[in-house]
Amino acid sequence: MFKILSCLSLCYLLVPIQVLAQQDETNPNAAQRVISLAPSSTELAYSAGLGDKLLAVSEYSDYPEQAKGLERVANYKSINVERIVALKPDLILAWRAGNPQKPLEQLKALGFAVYYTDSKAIEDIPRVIAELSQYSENPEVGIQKAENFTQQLQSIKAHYQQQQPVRYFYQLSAAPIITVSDGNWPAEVFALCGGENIFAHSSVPYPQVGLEQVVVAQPEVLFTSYHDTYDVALWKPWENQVPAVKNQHIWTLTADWINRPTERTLLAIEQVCQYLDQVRRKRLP
Ligand code: B12
Repeated sequence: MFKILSCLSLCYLLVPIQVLAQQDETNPNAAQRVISLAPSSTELAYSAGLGDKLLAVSEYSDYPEQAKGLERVANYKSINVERIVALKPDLILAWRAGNPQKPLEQLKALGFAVYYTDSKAIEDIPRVIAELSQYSENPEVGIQKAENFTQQLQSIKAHYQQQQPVRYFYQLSAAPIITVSDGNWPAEVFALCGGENIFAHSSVPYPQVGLEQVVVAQPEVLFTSYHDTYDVALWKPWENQVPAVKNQHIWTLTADWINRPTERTLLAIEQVCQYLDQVRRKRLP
């Protein structure tokens, strides 16, 4: 009996020791040499606990602060395949919708592992963070961040659900005027806040549109961000024709928050939702 009892107490003691031993073991899938080819991929790498494994990044990878000091191997036009090969990464983080595909195919053909960090829906952000964390030495960091994100998203959604729609136009550049159609980043951020995209059903993801098309569509809000050519003065002559201009509903969003699907998207949602609420409040008699 004594033997059984002492074994039982010892066994209870052994369980936590075993768990601790498992935690000490490093993740066999952990990446040691990571390269990111887009600003959003860089931010997501840090969220997933991979920041200290980054060797090189894309231009505009400026968040968090530590990313600014890293070597640059890509921009919106090109990827420096030669340099990437020389750096011998064991994981490349890419952006399917934004990086040129040919060099990526080249890298894959050479045997490099490529993970795409794209998000079309906001729910993709925590999924990507959780998936990426599987390459981290401590997956718990990313899993926790993903859970926090999902929780915060749910409470924002509950708050802004069933709001009256507000017709908006998001101006990505001024010459030519480029916007985004529904189903492409960041259209879903506006949709979550009850925004109704005047170019929702355009046949291309980032259509070039004419000024007259915008005027005819009568947006109640014009959003811009310091992204490409930034010019809101072009709407001035339309003061009497466009509700957004007439009511001074021309707002500049924080470019890094709205244009990158990352943890900071939650900040973009808050910003957009608050602006759309202002429009709704003014509608009240
Ligand atoms: C549409 C657009 C976007 C869309 C991207 C569409 C997508 N693929 O999901 C959105 C709004 C998401 C976006 C985001 C950003 N963009 Co942008 N974008 C443009 C814009 C206005 C048009 C591009 C286009 O449609 N070209 C036509 C198609 C046929 O050519 P393409 O080569 O296939 O275009 C693709 C690339 O340009 C890519 N792309 C777009 N922006 C960026 C940024 C980087 C760093 C990379 C690697 C790729 C990339 O997406 C395009 C469409 O698939 C250009 C300005 C311009 N007039 O070219 C800026 C431009 C390319 N973007 C730019 C920047 C800085 C950004 C951001 C870093 C802004 C920010 N503050 O966060 C983010 C990065 C997002 C991320 N994921 O990390 C810069 C790039 C400068 C550089 N030297 O690298 C440009 C040139 C604007 C400028 N003059 O400053 N962008």
